[in-house]
Amino acid sequence: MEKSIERIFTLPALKFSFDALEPVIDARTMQIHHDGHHAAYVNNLNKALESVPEFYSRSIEDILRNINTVPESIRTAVRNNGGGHANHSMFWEILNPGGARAPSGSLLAEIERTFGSLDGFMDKFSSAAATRFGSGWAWLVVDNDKRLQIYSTPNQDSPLMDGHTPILGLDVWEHAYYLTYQNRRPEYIKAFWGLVNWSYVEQQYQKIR
Ligand code: MN3
Repeated sequence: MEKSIERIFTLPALKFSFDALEPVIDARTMQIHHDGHHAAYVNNLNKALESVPEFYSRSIEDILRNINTVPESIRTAVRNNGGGHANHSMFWEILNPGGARAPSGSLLAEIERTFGSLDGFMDKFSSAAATRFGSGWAWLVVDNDKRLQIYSTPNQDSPLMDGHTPILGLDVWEHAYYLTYQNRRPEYIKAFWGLVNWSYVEQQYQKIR
């Protein structure tokens, strides 16, 4: 069992304290979510790839974009745990306190062009998050035509698997909100808007537009 630790996937450290998002997201939820759930996705991803160690040197984004190149026997494990790793790594950046509190510039212009207004965009995204049945994510993505789209995915499925680039995502698994909000997912979604680091979202948009 010799494995160079540089070559396996690792849990990224949170850039803020567990209680930094209170009262919107409580410290206990953040601790369990990062140290428990996200850590498990990383560990299970590494385990799944043991038979194909060449995948350790690829980025998780590259693997998800080319999910069909993953051997079929481990594809579901990589889809679930690799998706979980990529999705949560992005989510912590979106929640990182600081940064702009609202979109601006070319991203705001594109949001208004596509969804009519910022409020129209937020309504549509919130609705996608609220109506995802069971566990999953709501997304703002840039599609193959460089257009913005809003949709949700089940489980840990990533828009990268459809060739789209996520720039904003919201985790609507119950583990993300249950201790504070219980069955009141819409309240969690509404409060989420006060946490979004739009500087990060805008950076992701500028990378690919
Ligand atoms: Mn989660």
